[in-house]
Amino acid sequence: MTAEEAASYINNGDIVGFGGFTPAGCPKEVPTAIAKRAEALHAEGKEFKIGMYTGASTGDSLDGALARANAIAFRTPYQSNKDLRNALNSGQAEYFDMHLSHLAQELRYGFMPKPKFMIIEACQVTDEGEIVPTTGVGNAPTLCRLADHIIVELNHAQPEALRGLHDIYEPQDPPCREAIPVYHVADRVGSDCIKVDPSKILCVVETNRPNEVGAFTPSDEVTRKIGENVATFLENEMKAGRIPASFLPIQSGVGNIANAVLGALGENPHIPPFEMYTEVIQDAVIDLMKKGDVKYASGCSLTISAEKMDEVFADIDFFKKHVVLRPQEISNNPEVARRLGLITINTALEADIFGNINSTHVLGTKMMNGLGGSGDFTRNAYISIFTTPSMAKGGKISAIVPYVSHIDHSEHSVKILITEYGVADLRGKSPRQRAELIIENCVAPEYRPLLREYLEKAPQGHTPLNLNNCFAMHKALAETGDMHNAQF
Ligand code: 0RQ
Repeated sequence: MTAEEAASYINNGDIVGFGGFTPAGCPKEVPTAIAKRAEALHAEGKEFKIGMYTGASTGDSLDGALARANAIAFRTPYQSNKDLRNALNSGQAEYFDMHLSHLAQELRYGFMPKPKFMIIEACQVTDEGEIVPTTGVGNAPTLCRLADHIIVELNHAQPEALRGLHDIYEPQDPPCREAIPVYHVADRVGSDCIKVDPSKILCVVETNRPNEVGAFTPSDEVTRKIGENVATFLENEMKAGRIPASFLPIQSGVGNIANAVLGALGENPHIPPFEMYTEVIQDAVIDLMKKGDVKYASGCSLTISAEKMDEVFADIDFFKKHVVLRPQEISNNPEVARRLGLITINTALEADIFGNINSTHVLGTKMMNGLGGSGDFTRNAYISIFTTPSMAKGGKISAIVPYVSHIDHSEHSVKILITEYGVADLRGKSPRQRAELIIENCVAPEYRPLLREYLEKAPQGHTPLNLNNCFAMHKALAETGDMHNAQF
């Protein structure tokens, strides 16, 4: 079918699942056609909005196009698109921010309505109902199983040789769930494709559209210093015997900071070649793998630039021996994370002097992206690390504040905080000790006097939280545009 014919089956109020994870492996043609259908129906004065389940963020031809067409009733579990962000912050679309490992099981448990349609990008589909996803798996196995109808976008820009990269496994639900048999990063426990009832495949739409993964900005002085601080911290942990000499698998978040951190780990001569059990496999991992610094990577998507993708396609047999793509229920699984002993490295939007982390909300109200997989990993890590530049918006914002305006990760889950200025090791420290350490080691020097003043004037008690002024820096930002103007 054409994308337009496929889109014509989808009606106002339908719930649609989408394959892929980040822009990697997301369908493109049919979502664009659904957005056009929405615009045409709106022009006739008719209502058209759909509910959307995805893996994580998607490409602009999916989230961007549908948000601009005002075609989204609700959306979960993660996004990072500018137009969608505006839609959900203005109340145009409802959004549920969820731990990424949770969505598949919550759909199976019946906590949310099942999807009627599933749209999946594939590099191969057979008459027997075998669907081979492309570079991102996301929640595709569960969404395919639960949906009434499946629309396959067969993307010829993605080689059929990708078959063999994936490991598709869906756990049983309680009370029948057994251990997920992933005991080592490279263990394969499922099948190389998603198997569906072929009668559910409504149509195949062919395309040649490339992935929409953007290029990374090169590291700057701040991100490079953060990366070096992470690498030196881990080197010292290894020397102290708290990380085994053979090292432990790394989980690393997404974005420019995460990319710089991985680069720094690769450059540190004392850190041995390591494995990754992570969610998103980024450009830096491909470079490190080619040099032998990363031995194996298990993830949910290959979120890599077009240039890196060409390198992978050119040497696909090598990468199939060193990479596995799993559903996010497994790549982010708490049971597996704790068993393997992951060193987790994620980025905070804002941290407080006690070690609570805000990953999602600007000034406690505006959603940035979502917590993604950061909670799946942080809570179950061997060592959980958060990184952040000490300041944002040219210094008008201190990323470290007396109390975060929204909590995604509590002080109990956060072990290490790292900025370009240094490392705060929060293990075994009381709230007051944490506050002193974070101010000395992580806060930008120009904000240290303000935070010291806050701490000196805070009441005694186990946690020195002053209810009258713990948001004074946020208030100063909202009212004057600069946190430096806070008064305690
Ligand atoms: O905005 O570009 O307009 O200036 O936030 O900040 O420093 O470029 O860092 O791109 O790594 O994003 C937490 C959002 C960081 C991301 C977050 C502004 C800043 C800039 C981006 P501008 P940076 P990053 C697994 C892990 C949650 C999900 C997660 C994220 C913009 O890492 O979404 O961890 N994490 N997933 O200026 C107001 C502050 C700010 C601020 C920064 N305190 N107040 N604005 N900014 N600090 C992967 C997945 O789940 C897929």
